[in-house]
Amino acid sequence: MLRFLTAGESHGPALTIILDGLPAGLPISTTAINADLARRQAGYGRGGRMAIEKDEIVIQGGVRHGMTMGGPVAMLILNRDWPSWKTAMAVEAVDEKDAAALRRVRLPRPGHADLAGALKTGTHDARDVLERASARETTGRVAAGAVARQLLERFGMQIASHTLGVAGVQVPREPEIPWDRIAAIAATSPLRCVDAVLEAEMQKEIDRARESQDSVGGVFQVVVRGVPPGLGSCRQWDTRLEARLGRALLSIQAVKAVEIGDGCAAAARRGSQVHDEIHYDAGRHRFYRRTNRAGGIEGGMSNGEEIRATAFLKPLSTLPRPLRTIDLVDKTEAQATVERTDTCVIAAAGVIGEAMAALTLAEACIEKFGGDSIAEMERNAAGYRRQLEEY
Ligand code: EPS
Repeated sequence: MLRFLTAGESHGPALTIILDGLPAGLPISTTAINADLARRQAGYGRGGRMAIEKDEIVIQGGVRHGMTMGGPVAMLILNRDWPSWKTAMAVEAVDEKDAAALRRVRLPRPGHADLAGALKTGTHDARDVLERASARETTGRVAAGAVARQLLERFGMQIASHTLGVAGVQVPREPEIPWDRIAAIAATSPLRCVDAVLEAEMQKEIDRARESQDSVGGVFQVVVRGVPPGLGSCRQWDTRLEARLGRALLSIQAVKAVEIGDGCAAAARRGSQVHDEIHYDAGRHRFYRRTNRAGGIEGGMSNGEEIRATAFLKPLSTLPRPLRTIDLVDKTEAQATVERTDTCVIAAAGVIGEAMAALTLAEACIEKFGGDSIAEMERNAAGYRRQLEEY
């Protein structure tokens, strides 16, 4: 089983990641990990924090001479903002008299983890909760996902993402936007969108939200290409690939809904308009579809077509013009806490979605092809490819 944990607070000294269950002998490129970390930091709509951070990976275990050894891979990313938070986030007990330096939060933000987390743990300082709920944590996911991506590439799989919407500006989803257009999105694209005209409209939406001291959500899609049929399984609820992918994407901060393939639109259509007819290419010994409304997954398993998952983000809950709330300590009415924040994080969310998809598929790939080393996995994958060809 491939699993990963992250630790660390948004304004603590560092983020820590442990990724366990990788085979031995997988070459690891720190340059590729740093490239994904940089992609996550780019994008229009971010606040002041991204000017402070420059995320870089430090591998602390599990890799020797550029290759995994089969043990857990341990990674560290330093928070460059830490020097400004040394008292507020000190590990040791501090002098409680300087209240301002402690940066306590007693005015929970509607929509944030603040209130539920404070009630759950009994704290009257929501900073204990929000520091961990913060999407800063997704830096660790992107690092783990960048390693998973390097495994998937060995088996011919590639992952990309793009922005489909910001607030009311939406790119039409039909006809399906082809892989080549998504993969060709320039690194400098402000919102990682295939349509430059709509992208400019989206930027204006973000500007308008920022001017009115508000925030906006959005929609992104993750596409995985080169997926062999048969990853995941129909045998149990928790082995089904769409369930695993849905859970992985829903776990991203601010994601409120996920669709696989045509998703919600399919519910309003007839079966004959939804299911992808099956064809056979005798020359390539391969079953294929002319449509991909299923999003590459049928019955809990990949079917050999591109996997397409779309995720929907609510607007961020830290608002420069705050909503009404209740003081956790004296229960009086108040305005919610205002912290430095982003106006829109959709460009980063797509990169985080790629990471979560990579981790989900890497686990399914390790399950299918098994083995303690990458060489053993590759032998098993080659045997499976032969089985498909001879089918
Ligand atoms: C976040 C609030 C902002 C974001 C942060 C997530 O940070 P700060 O409170 O320091 O301004 O910039 O995102 C990141 C630091 C990041 O790396 O993505 C929040 O409250 O979730």
